[in-house]
Amino acid sequence: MFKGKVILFSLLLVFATSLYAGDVDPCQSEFGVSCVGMRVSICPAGDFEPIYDGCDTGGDFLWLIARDGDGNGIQNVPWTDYWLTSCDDPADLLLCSAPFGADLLTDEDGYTEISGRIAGGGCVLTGGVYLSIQGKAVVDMPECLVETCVDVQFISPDRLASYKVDLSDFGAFGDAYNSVLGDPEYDDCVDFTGDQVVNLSDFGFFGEHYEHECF
Ligand SMILES: [Ca+2]
Ligand SMILES: [Ca+2]
Repeated sequence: MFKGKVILFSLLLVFATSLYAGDVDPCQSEFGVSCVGMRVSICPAGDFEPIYDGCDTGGDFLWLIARDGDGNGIQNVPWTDYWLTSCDDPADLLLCSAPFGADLLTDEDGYTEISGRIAGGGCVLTGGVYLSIQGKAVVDMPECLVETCVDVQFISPDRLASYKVDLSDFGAFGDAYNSVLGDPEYDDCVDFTGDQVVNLSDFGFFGEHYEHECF
């Protein structure tokens, strides 16, 4: 009898888990950002700027609400079940295998925030990014077809997005060195200080992360 209860309980657990796993409705779910003009520097080693400082005001974050098909919040979505993709061109943002996590599990309303560092490379200046929850891209209502693109810029010393800050990135940085906004050589993707000049200050950041790679 006891064994039967254990089996029943196990079956219920499996059922509940599978129900939960397939439960996120990308149309009912939402994705947003806490501030306007967010710009975050990321590194394949995950040791560059946190989203927390993305608007230079401190306390910045991406937020999401995971909901099921009935519009109810889904609690306790694992903090690792998220992914970001560039809306203009997926190749612009190359995330490592474990790029980031949410700050907490989703609460009873399905809500959580992401304010930590991201492990990855590339450059996203326009178009923003969309969020996937458990592999499903959050899409806009009411059509539920178009990804919810949030206006965030990502830049990285892994400028050419190869999972490593390497010699080719150094070449790209060198091409832009000593340029200012308006020059043909200027590359906003390697202006880590964001002052519209690529100079020694930016090289300091580049050097600090040289040869960093995904792990
Ligand atoms: Ca690279
Ligand atoms: Ca600069």
